[in-house]
Amino acid sequence: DRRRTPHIVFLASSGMGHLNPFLRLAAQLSARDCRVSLLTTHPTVSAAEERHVDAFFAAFPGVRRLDLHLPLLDPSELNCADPFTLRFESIRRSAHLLPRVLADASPPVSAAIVDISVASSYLPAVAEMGIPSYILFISCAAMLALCAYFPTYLATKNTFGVGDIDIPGVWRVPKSSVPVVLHDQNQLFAKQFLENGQALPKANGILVNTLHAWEPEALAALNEGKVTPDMPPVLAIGPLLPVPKMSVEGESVSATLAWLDRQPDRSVVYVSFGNRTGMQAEQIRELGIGLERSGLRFLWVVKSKVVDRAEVEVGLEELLGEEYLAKIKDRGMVVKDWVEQAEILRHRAVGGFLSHCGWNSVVEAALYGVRILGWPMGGDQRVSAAAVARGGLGIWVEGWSWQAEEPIKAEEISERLKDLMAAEGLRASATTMAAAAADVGGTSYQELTHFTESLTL
Ligand code: BUP
Repeated sequence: DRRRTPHIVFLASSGMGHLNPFLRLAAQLSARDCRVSLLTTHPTVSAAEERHVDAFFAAFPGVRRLDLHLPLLDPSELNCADPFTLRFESIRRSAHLLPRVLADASPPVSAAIVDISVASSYLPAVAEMGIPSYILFISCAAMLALCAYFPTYLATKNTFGVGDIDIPGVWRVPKSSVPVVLHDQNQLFAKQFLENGQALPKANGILVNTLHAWEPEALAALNEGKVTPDMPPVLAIGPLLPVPKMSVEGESVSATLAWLDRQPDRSVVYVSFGNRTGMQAEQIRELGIGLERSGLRFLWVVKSKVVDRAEVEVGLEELLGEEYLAKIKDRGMVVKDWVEQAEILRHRAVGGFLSHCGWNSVVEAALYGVRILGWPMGGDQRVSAAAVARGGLGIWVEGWSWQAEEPIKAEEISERLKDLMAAEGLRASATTMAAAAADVGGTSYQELTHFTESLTL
């Protein structure tokens, strides 16, 4: 039966930035008449992940739920304090459990879609079961190019430590934009990144949440073999659309959206730096003053802890002062809990986004025509911020860093925010490109169609 319905198993990893694209693609493929199973690992690092996994299965009863319960690793043994990197490691070490989990999957599995963070052990395990494997790369194509080129870079350089990395056919990533954790080869994340990069050729293909119009050079260089000669096909399938009709317990949706309903069109700057990173208290205060001085309306998500389950928490009053909160209350809303970001970015009142440039955040903003002022910190965020500027999705100030000894001053923040809100031209192009790509017949839709059709043959 050549036209059988493909059965696709998603092997997700850890962190909301990894989980969201998996849920979105799983939803999209199940709407395209694929059978879908989703494997998630437990316990999750953040409470947000647990809530979203549960909400997803409630909204998509047709998707088969597969759970993997994993032991927690000892951070001191691995010389790593980051809970997400530790989680990647324990998932990487769980590949031997896959045959048992997938053994009685019915109908037989047509393809497995694996998270990049666990590719080095999951791809060979899946291949051994005779199942074609694909990677869902959750960051931008430029970052995929860095991941693919990194093993060659390390093999050919003759100095100790990492410098500027000139990715063939893409661009030169300055040392300051290479993720800090890659500068030291003894770091657990650096080891994972290298091994996952080496494993890329084992995949049958790589799906990336981007589009040709945003990242033409990186996608072309990857597919033409310029970055590394043994690259499998790279399919640009973005923008992945947020999953509709998921109601997640405990979200402060109504308060923020109700506030946005009272603001004029395109007048509000949304400010968020993701879940993972707490900004230094002094920088938070400086940013607060900058927002106030800009005279703009703003919705600001303040995070003061690394993981939402952490016990030590500083209240907004303590961080910003009651006086400040009273002063801005007519123009600004400050929240510290989880918000439904995609709904916020879709709201007509939001016109700009001061963002850490987590790639999902970038894609969500571009999808709804919200221009970005990038303030990246670590990880892939400086590479993503460069992709934002190159792709016409927003602007970034390269000199702004969270590692700086002195905080970025309020005056400078306020000036850049005003520039952002005045840059009306950025908006139209990003949305038009995203809409065209995701529409039936658009480039991303076609790439996803080729992918699903290839599985039915
Ligand atoms: Br915070 C937050 N609500 O309150 P990225 C995030 N998100 O919906 P990365 C919310 O989480 P880090 C919130 O829309 C995006 O889909 C957001 O992924 C959503 O960040 C996702 O933007 C976060 O790729 O960093 O790089 O994973 O883990 O720090 O958020």
